[in-house]
Amino acid sequence: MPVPARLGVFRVLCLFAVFEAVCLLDTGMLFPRESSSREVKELNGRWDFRADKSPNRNQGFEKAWYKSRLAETGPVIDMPGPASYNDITQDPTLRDFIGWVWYEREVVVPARWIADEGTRVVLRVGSAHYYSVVWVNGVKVTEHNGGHLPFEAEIGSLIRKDPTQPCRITIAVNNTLTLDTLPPGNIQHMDDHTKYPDGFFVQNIYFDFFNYAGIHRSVLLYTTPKAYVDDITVVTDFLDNTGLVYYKVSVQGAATATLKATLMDKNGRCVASSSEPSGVLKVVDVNLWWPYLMHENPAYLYSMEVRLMATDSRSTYEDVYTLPVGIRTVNVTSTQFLINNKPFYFHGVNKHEDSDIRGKGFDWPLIVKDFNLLKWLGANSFRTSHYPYAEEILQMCDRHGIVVIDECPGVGIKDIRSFGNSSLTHHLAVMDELVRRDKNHASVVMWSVANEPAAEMPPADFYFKTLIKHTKALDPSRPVTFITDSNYARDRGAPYVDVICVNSYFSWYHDPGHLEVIPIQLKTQFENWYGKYQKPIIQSEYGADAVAGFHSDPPVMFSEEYQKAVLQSYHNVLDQKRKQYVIGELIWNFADFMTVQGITRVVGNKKGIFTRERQPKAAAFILKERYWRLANETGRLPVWTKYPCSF
Ligand code: BDP
Repeated sequence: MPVPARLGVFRVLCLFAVFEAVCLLDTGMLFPRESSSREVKELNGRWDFRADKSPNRNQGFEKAWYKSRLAETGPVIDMPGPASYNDITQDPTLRDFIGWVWYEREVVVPARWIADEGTRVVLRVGSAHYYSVVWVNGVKVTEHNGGHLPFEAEIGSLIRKDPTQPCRITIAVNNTLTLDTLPPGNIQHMDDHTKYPDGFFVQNIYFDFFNYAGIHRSVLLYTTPKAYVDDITVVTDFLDNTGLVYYKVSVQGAATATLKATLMDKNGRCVASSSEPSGVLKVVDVNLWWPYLMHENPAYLYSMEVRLMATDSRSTYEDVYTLPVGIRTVNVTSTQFLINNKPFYFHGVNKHEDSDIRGKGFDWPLIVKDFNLLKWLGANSFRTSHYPYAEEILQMCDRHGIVVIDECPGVGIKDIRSFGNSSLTHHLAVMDELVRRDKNHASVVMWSVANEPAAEMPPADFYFKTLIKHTKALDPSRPVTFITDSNYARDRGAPYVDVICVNSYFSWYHDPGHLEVIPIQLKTQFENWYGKYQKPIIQSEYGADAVAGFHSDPPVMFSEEYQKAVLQSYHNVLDQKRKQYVIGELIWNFADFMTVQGITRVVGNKKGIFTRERQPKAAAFILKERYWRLANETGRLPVWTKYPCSF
């Protein structure tokens, strides 16, 4: 049953008070955008690079490699950024390297940035995996714990100290995973010299993707005036045909400031404005943000321009920041997921940030290709399995109406020691950073706090209760989930979530080769979970490996025919249960992806319906047919889909 709009408004009003109390972060992390007051300089391209292969991996710090040019302290090689470093060379020790690697480049900073003391110059790293330390001209400016979220440092005063010097940026990145990192891992030393070479150690991980490392997203410099818009939070609602944009702007660098918030439609026409730092903008005859294939005009975005004016004894500062805003609501009942009070069925995919050569490095051609494939497939959603994706990807989702379940890197929490206090503290901090970064995306409709943890362990109950409560308090406007495996006895997180997300691999990991178990086991799975919790369920993973080009009839495992048969069998049950309380299905996986070497993986995980090179396997056509049929049943197709060649 739709939630009455008035209730929604009440919930939104509570939101800002809670926001302040829960989030421990004291600054914003707005995506760097150019404006009349802000400039952006991308530092992508070639970096000097050296892996610290010393036995304790610590020579770089002992010899202070950051103090002079990297080339002066040893040999360097070319390394592109953004990219994982693992697959760039022919060196197997670099592919499998564990420890500190060092990146360096010199940047020419525009003279006017330096000359104008009223300009802040910020160095921002979109993401580097996993632990990073950053120096500018030999002076440490920041460090960051975590591999998938941005971090930044103001470096203006430092580069102004000696404007004649080039600006030398050194970034040391360590990919070691410990019991307290997210995802967790541990290092195992093998000291038996009859079996292993001297100093041999391995990184154990409990997740199924290659631990790619390096500078994965853009490094850039951007400017703001000294008084600036530090953060904006928007939460949207609507009442009849009036859109409501609740907003809050936080300002830094000025004791007092005046500001103007203007909401503009697609044609740049002002539809609402206010001079308050927080409040509500009312939009008459609102164009709501609708998912792809749910409406003929999906993904409508307004632009919210925030213009700030502040004065100090020296001068007057003006800062302008423009945020895309989609107006929509999200609500969950015991059987439905509602977007704008209409039932939404997730027919989508799970993805990875993964491709050959680049690893997890950000790459526009790959991203645009993937969105074209998603639209071709008729997918309306994906989950950011198993970590936060690049901000540019979420911006594409906002633009195209692709709905997102935004997952934090809480994957592979399997060791009981990873449920301790320090792990939990880090997990909460990562949720703070994730919500701070992604809270304003209309496409993000739910937070996922973890994937398949060892939920049967006793400390898991306290851990997930705390984590889920914290996430709900951070953002009461979105539901929270945690991804569980099909065994409903392992249900420690389930009492606290809004939506149950279940992964299952019947006829694959269980009863391999026996397709006939799927109808029974899948039905039992749904009935058990719903019977126990009366919460809507998403089949958040299902699938089978298929090596592209392997054929077998009757189907056998790893053939394209077997993958097809698994999908079809799941779909039969999903078609019965989606009439009741199943609210979505996300295939595992969109594309083949790289994993560690092991006896169950043949050059990576092959459960993609596309190959790693993004060519369709037979299963892709089955899914395409299904998703377009579901879209025809449940939504309204955009006008342009009459011309299927347009994407
Ligand atoms: C699931 C995991 C996913 C794996 C998948 C598989 O959530 O990360 O890649 O199994 O084994 O349980 O293919």
